[in-house]
Amino acid sequence: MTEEFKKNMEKGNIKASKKILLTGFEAFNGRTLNPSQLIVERITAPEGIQLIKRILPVEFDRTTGILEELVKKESPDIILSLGQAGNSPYIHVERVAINMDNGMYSDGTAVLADSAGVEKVDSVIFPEGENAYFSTLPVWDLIRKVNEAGIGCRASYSAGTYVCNHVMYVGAHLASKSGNMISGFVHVPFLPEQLQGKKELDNRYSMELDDMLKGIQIMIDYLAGV
Ligand code: PCA
Repeated sequence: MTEEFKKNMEKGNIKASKKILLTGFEAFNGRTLNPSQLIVERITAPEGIQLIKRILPVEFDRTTGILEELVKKESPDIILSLGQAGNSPYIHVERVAINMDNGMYSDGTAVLADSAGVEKVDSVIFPEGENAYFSTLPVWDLIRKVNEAGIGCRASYSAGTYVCNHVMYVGAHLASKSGNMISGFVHVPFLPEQLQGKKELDNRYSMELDDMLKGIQIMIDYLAGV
């Protein structure tokens, strides 16, 4: 139990009935692991909190149905989704999800298919949805708490246009219709072992699993009290 959680318990901020849906992703794009999956498997539920864990396939279309069903069945108070993003040594709390599925490389030369082999280019997620949704998590509080623990955490204003953005967008769209559910997304960097022997990846940019875990546990414990 972290200090944060204890303080929230003492203040009476923690409802016994609170439910948090925590999602991570399977490995994708030829890799053998995804730290977001390892984190979800290892994270522990704060006392009195029901933590529902789900590992999602890296598939645009299937994740929509899985999330819709989970939200319908479980009615979580909070959705926190995790995924992996390279090119940074920090945990990133995403602030914006956009209504677009797009696997196109930013130089326009090729499309990264999802794990089902589906290629999306500038495809709308929900025609009736907003162009974008903001995360409704207390993003600055989460970022500050994690940094205070000595783990690098930053805000990000784009979750990309691949399956992570898709999952963040679907969660936010469901939250916008639900009344009081809040939702958001966090990207974690590569693990050091994922960069070994990979010349195309910048090996300055990684984080140990223990630090990622500590960072996400701090977020979950904080969210238990909001
Ligand atoms: N990262 C990808 C999808 C799954 C994951 O972990 C992304 O950033 O879209």
